[in-house]
Amino acid sequence: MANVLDSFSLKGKTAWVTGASYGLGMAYAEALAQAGATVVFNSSNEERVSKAIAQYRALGLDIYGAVCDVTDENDVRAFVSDIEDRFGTIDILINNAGIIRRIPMTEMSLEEWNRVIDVDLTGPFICSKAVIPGMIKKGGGKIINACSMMSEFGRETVSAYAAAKGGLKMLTRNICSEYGQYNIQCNGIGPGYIATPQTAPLRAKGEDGSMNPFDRFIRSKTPAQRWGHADELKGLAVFLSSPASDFINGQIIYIDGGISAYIGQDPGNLDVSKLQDEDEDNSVIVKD
Ligand code: NAP
Ligand code: GCO
Repeated sequence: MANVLDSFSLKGKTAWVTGASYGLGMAYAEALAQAGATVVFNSSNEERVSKAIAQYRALGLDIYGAVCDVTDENDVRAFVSDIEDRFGTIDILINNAGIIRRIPMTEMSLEEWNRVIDVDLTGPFICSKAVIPGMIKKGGGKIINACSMMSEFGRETVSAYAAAKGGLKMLTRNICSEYGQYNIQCNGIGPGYIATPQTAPLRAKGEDGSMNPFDRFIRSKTPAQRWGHADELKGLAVFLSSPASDFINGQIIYIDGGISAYIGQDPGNLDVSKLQDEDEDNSVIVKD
């Protein structure tokens, strides 16, 4: 009888993680490589791609990276064609690349709105569209989309991001619906609040060392009373990339310390003395 752990192996698979020059993407890339996949990544910036390649190498991981803006369909087509020439069909795509702009909606320019939608929603469309034909030809594949608490909830100043992440939830379900017949599974990872460069401004202490009010707010809304760490998302990324999840499709799996199940407590009641201090995940290259 086969050992159940074999179903979590990614040996012989080629995986593409978009936006893995730092942050959660770097954790996903590390995890899939450790699970046996040949991993490739992209980001929009040459210097950060090079820095990340060196960081992966220092971890003993030979991960290929190149500049590719997920919003540029020609860029993406060229990247995918190069990867297919070098490593064969892309079996696993993690649509991780994403940005956020925290601006009150009525003050947000159309350009700022469009950029967030382009990266966070159109980018996954472009990248998925580029890899699905190869997956169909090969007999199947895995697409994992970086959803969010904002796929379910709104909050002030993140209108474009929430609209994109809500749309990404439905794109996930639609790829499942349209391509499940070709043995392609498309699911979403829904992180809660995780310590990365993207959320660093929300945790930054005041000049007097005081706790960021948003930090206190998130901890009061999270049963774990802490922010997540990128490493804590590695297992779910491997699971959704592996044969172990072949009968899971169209699902958004939330990995959020319980925030989506909890009405929260009065931030004023939080016993700050008991709280874990957050530091950036050490596999992150903090953006210059
Ligand atoms: P991050 O620290 O800002 O990292 C974003 C990554 O995306 C970087 O590698 C960045 O690289 C890349 N990127 C940005 N624009 C790109 C583009 N146009 N083309 C290619 N790559 C691009 O964000 P994160 O916190 O790791 O989050 C990763 C994903 O998870 C995002 O989609 C985010 O919305 C989602 N998420 C995060 C959290 C959280 O709490 N952190 C929670 C839920 C969901 P360059 O700057 O070098 O291009
Ligand atoms: C924000 C945060 C969130 C997180 C994440 C939560 O400004 O509220 O950046 O959007 O990044 O998406 O799941």
